[in-house]
Amino acid sequence: MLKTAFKLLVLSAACSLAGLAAFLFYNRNRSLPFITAAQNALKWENKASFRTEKTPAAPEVGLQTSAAPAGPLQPCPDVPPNLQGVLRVEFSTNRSLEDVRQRLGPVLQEGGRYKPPTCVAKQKVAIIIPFRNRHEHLKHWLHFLHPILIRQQLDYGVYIINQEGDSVFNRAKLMNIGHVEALKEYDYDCFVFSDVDLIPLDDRNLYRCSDNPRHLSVAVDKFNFILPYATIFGGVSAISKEQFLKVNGFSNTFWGWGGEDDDLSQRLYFQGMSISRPDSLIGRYKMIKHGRDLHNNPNPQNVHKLKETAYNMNTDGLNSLSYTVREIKKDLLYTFITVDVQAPAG
Ligand code: UD2
Ligand code: MN
Repeated sequence: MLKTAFKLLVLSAACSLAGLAAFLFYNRNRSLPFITAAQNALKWENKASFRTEKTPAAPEVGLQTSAAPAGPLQPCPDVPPNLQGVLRVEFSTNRSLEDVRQRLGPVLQEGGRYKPPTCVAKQKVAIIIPFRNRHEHLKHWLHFLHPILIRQQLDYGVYIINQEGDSVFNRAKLMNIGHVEALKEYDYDCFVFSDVDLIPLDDRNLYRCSDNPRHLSVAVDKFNFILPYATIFGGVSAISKEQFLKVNGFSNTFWGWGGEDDDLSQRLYFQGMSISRPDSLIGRYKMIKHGRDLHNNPNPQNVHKLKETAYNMNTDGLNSLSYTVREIKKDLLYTFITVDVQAPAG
């Protein structure tokens, strides 16, 4: 079974390469009326090979530097025009946030907010990142994601929800808090919940919501670029405000590592929704390598809790959420909200 799949893969790769070569040969002396996705990808890879950290913002980000047209803005196109396709992602150690601030300063607003200047964005998207002690990862995330989200022409804001203290971590509760806090600021209609260590390898993977909840991190290098199981909803996922409210958000009671994403996946299923995904070539991700954090060990109780999703979902979630905000800090690149999640003692 696997062998056949591999042969087919080799055959289809050879066909696509031959097709692309023929196409490029045919068009070598013409100015092309359109650019194919494959060309886009090649172009980006070529460009990336000589690109340095100091490349100015405009060409790299694909920023719309032209002034906004007079009169009411038109809706942004369905397919953002400046996407680059396949991206080169590496985690260089001498990266600094000051660099990112300098490059993006002219286009971002305080709090990690952006709106396309020349058209009305399709959606208002809050990106929520659960966080504690991962500043190195956050630096890379901001470096790569802001330019991508800008090219995707989103009206977006970045919210880092930082768990205070060293009690047991609760990723799902931080997501719920992010949802509530973001809505206090702006009328977001879509929420992208993302781990801080996941960087997309293709900017055609749009950070926006669709008719069904959408799982974006389909093919992660850590899992050999294969979807580990059909119902997975962890990593990076996009869910509209309505879809999230319908399932009462995440559970607040998954303490420690594991299970909280599967619980949400089951909530979606029980409410009759299915999970949509980009294809596995576009949904590729790199996860920054890391060990297990302190105070986030796998929790065996979480496995049992997954049998009770249907009973608990109506009483454990957004409608039972309780926490205290300790501090809200606005940086140019993000809104950093430190919270007390009221962890159980011990
Ligand atoms: C998997 C899932 C993740 C989540 C987790 C179980 C994928 C690709 N990832 O990731 O979505 O379901 O299992 O909980 O399916 N974090 C901190 N500080 C900490 C601990 C966690 O910032 O001390 C945040 C951070 O954003 C991190 C995320 O929580 O990326 C998930 O934790 P992880 O990276 O340790 O979990 P991992 O990679 O096993
Ligand atoms: Mn991780």
